[in-house]
Amino acid sequence: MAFKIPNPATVKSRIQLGNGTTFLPGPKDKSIQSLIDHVLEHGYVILPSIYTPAQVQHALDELDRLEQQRSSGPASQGGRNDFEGFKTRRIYALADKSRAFDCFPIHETVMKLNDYFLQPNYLLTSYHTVNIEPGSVVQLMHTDDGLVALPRPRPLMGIGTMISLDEFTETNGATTLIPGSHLWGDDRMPKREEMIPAVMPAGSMLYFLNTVWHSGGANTSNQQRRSLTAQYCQPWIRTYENMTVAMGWEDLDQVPKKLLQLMGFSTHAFMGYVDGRAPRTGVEMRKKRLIEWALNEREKEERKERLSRL
Ligand SMILES: O=C(O)CCC(=O)C(=O)O
Repeated sequence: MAFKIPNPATVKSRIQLGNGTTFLPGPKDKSIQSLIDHVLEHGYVILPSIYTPAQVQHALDELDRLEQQRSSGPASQGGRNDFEGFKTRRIYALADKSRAFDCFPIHETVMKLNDYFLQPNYLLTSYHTVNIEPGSVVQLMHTDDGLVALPRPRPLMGIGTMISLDEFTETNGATTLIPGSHLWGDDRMPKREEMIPAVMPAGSMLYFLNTVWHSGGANTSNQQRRSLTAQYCQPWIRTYENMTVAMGWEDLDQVPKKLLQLMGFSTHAFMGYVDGRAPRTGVEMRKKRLIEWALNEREKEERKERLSRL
C-alpha cells in the first residue's frame, strides 16, 4: 500500500476564490483551460452533449426498468421529504443496480476537471438518479457542503454534477443555481430571484463547486426531467480505517451500539446512508443477498456434480 505524507509547503499554494472557497490546485490539463477559467469565475460550467445518444438511451431504458421495481430503493417510487421532493424519484446506490450508468461519472473531461479542483485520490461520494416529475415544486436552496460546519472562505470539500438524460429546460425542472455564489462569504444569503436555470441538451453535464448555491427547479411541464447526479469529495473525507468493510457483519448485534455508531454504522443527517437507508438496514439487505447468492452457487455446483455422475 503506497504511503506518502503530504509536504506542508503545498498548503501555501492554496487558491482563495473571493470570500467563499479555497482549494489546492492540482495538475492543469491545457485542453480544459477555458472550462477551468469558467468554474473559477462563475463556480460552475456546462459541458454540452458530452455523452453519446446511445449512452443516454441505454441509461434511460435502464432507468425505466428500475423505476418499475419497488426493490430499486426506498425513493424509487417517490421522494420521502422536502429535500428529495415528494414528486420526484431517486434511485440510490446506482452502481449496484446496473452497469448502464458506469460511463457517466468517469468521463475523461470530468476527471481532468476534478484532477485540478480536488486532491489526488478523490472519491465518488454519491451517485444516484433524480427524476423530477410534472408538478414538482422548487427544491430548498442549498450548497452541497451545507453540513460542513466551517466558516467561509472554506476549503472545497467536493464537486457536484448534474447529468441530463432529458433536455433540461426552464419549465421541466432544470437545476437552478447562482453564478458566482462560490465567491460569497457567510454574510450573504441566496435569493430565489438570483437563480438561473442550467438549460442544456440531453447528454450534458452541469459541473459545479460544492460552495455554489443551487436547487432542483420546479417542473411545470408535462414531461419528466430525468437525470443522474454524481458527486465527488476530497480523499480525506473518510475514516482512516474503512471500518464498515473491515468489520465482519455476521454478529453485529454482539457489538455495543455506541461502538457501531463510532465505526460508521450510523448517519450524520443523511451522510453515511446505504441505498437511501440507515446503514444497519443496508447491511442486513446485503447479508440476505450474499446468503441467497451462496445458496444459488451451491445449488449450481451440486447440479453440475449430479450431472457429471450420470
Ligand atoms: O435535481 C436537481 O436539479 C438538483 C438536486 C440537488 O441539488 C440535490 O438533491 O442535492
